[in-house]
Amino acid sequence: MTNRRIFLKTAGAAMLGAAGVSRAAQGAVPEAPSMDKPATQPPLAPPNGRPYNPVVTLNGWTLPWRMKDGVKEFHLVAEPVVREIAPGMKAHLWGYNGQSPGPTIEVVEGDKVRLFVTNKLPEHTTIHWHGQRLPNGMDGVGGLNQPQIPVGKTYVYEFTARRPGTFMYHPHADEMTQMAMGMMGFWVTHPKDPGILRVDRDFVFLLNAYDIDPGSFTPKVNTMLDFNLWTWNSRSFPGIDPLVCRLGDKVRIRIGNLTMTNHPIHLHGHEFVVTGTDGGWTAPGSRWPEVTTDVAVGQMRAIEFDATEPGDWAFHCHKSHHTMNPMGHGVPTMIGIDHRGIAEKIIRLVPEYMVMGERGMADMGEMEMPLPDNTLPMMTGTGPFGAVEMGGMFTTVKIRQGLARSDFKDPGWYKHPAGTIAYEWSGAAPLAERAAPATKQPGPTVKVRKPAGHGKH
Ligand SMILES: [Cu+2]
Repeated sequence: MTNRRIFLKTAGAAMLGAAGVSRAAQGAVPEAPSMDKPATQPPLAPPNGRPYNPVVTLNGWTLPWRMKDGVKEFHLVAEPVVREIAPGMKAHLWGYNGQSPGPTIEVVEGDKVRLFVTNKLPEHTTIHWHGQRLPNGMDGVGGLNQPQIPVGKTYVYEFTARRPGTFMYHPHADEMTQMAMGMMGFWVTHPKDPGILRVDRDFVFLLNAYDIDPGSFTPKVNTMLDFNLWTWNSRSFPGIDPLVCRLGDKVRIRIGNLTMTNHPIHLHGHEFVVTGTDGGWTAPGSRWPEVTTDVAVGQMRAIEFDATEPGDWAFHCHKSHHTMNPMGHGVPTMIGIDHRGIAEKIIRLVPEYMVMGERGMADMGEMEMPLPDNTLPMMTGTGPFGAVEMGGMFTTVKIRQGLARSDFKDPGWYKHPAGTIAYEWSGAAPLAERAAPATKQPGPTVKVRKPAGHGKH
């Protein structure tokens, strides 16, 4: 009944801070704070225990704990949640403590940790603590290491966080369903000495993906590869917050991949090095500069760079279909097809028929197309110069001079210094060099259709 009282109390509250937690009954089960917002929450400064530099969870939050007899106690509640994927679209997912992904868990190397896991799903579950060194019976593979956690029951996991680094958690029970429904979370074990591996800003997020039919709310859990929502922490552009950095900051971004495919993650304007994986910190001699790092399925990568270039820098998955929202893959390519004459005939039969794609697909970024309710446009988002024509796994790293150390607020669009923006050439068009034609071979005649002289529809 202690449980029931606590759940009722937290149901309406956005989140109970650590102060609320310590006030909770010091009895059996610690309070389970819940989050009702999808926005990035400020880092949680540790109120007790050993000091560390907290991480910032992109469009997420860190789970407060209670300290009991020297043990850090956390309470995760596995439950159905409603997650806003981006403004205009909500998904019915499964997650932890009100959100998908669940809250980030932050501990310090050597901490004794006790995690209470309450199952409020309609089926059994477990939690696997990906990458951790722990007793075999705490590893969370249902049937192999422990009995499944039945509906309505609470299980306890206890271990010492032995290795500093970057980890995640997810069910190892009906995994295909439960991960397709959004059950996952981030875990960071900070080093004992807060001086080593120190950075100014430390961001974390998980790569995940959903297949939700336009106009519906629940992911299709049997989809293997053809997902239509490519998300970071269950958010897609323009719903993903920017990663705000102070000019000159040393920045770390930790990324875990719990989708069914790899994601080459690409940062504009800076080089970075991969300083860590889920197996630990990489030896400095093993690092090389990159601007894209591939994060394979089930892997984690920590990348680091110095934020030396002010501006709004794109940061995205480099698979171009992963920076789109729901799209039809069966649509034929219409580039270069002359619709004149045909369109008029079709419109007589289908009055709403729209000619699309013969000049490329960019019109999709601006077009006001009728969409079913609860559906995101394929390309969307507006920047200072117009439509950004993106979706999915895309956001910006915003680097600004003069921010406060703890300021993570969106500073708005970058104001470019005069003379530093690409501009239209106003002189005579320069002649393009052409290679000399090769010896003539008989073959089909191909006429290149150029847009000049072809009016807009
Ligand atoms: Cu991708």
